[in-house]
Amino acid sequence: MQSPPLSLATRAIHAGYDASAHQGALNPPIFWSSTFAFDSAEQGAARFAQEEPGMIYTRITNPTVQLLEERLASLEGGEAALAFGSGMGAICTLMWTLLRPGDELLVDLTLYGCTHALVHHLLPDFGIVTRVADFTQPGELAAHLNARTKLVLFETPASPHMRVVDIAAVSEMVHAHSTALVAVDSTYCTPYLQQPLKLGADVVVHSLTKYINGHGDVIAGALVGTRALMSTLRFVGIKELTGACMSPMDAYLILRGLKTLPVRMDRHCANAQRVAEFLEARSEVARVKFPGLPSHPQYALARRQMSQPGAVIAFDIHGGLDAGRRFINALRLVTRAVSLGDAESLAQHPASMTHATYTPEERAQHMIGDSLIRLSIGLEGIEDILEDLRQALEASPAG
Ligand code: 3LM
Repeated sequence: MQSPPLSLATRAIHAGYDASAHQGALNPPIFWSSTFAFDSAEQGAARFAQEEPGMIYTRITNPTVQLLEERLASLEGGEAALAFGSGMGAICTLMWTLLRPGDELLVDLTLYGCTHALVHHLLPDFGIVTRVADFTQPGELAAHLNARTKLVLFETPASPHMRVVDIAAVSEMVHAHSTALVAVDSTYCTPYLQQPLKLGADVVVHSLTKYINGHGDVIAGALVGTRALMSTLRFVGIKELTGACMSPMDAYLILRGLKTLPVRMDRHCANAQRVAEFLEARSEVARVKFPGLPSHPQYALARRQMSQPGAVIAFDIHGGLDAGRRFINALRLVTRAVSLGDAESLAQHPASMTHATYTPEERAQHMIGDSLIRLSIGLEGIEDILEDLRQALEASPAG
């Protein structure tokens, strides 16, 4: 009789690791080596020719990094994964490997600031055409797709407005009208909340720096997709184009963080729901953007697509930039910092921080206003988080 598949929580702890192959060590060894010995000249040649699996050099692969890749592939339900030295390393490697002059890339309206700068300010210098569409209207995407479209990229939820994109509808539309690959940056969700490959996407993008590592001590990224694509991205992308490989120490730390992913995510999401409801009831707050509130424009879609609404909240404060600065400066527990997904609650100002790479015109076009504040809700006691937000709002009256 076949045993039932293991749950995600179990795979986050065990997938890919056989302690008996490592003297029973509960935790995997860190293979702290840049290069690996071959038994013979023939074996070295076979490994370089990809005729024989095995280690060559840590820029290409490393046993600790490989374990993390196997675990991520298992959690996302993909054939294979590839680990990178940063989320941007993953995104750059995907672009440089797949796109050539004359090719087109289709992206959603708002993207993380550095991804935005890459696709709108840098790739065009290399002859790559970046088109933009509103991905919350999948029916309108056909007009932006053609034989030159090689890659489609979006985030969901997409900061700073926490817009939610229908992964299944967009994937279906793109596949019906082009041969482009659909890549979904699922950083804000992790595989615990959403699994884009099961909804029809071809590639999942992660900044592992965020919830997946979860402890604010590593910069890292990953891609998940087919074995063939990951192999090209490894042997051409990382090996020859970007060199954006992951350190074995970082792989170890992420494997450690991953073990508690479901437990952490449950608490992050529960705390964030409380904060979003608290903010929405405050007179100092003009508007709260959080997929777990019925006021969110894609609330129904978020409920369908995500098992929980995540833990990043954006809100507009009455009184514009000055009130926003007073609020951020008055925080005592919530830390003034970019990033998200750490145990610590973090607050930042998208217009001057994460989305400062947008030109002022682009910020105006995408409604990234000066009064917008983003919170990443951490794992502290909810009463302490709410009390800090209350006193900071009271210290920042509009006027
Ligand atoms: C941030 N984001 O504060 P790394 N994809 C998404 C992201 O949010 C990020 C990346 C990729 C933030 C970083 S701003 C200087 C700090 C959806 C990063 C890039 O290269 O691992 O940082 O991932 O929103």
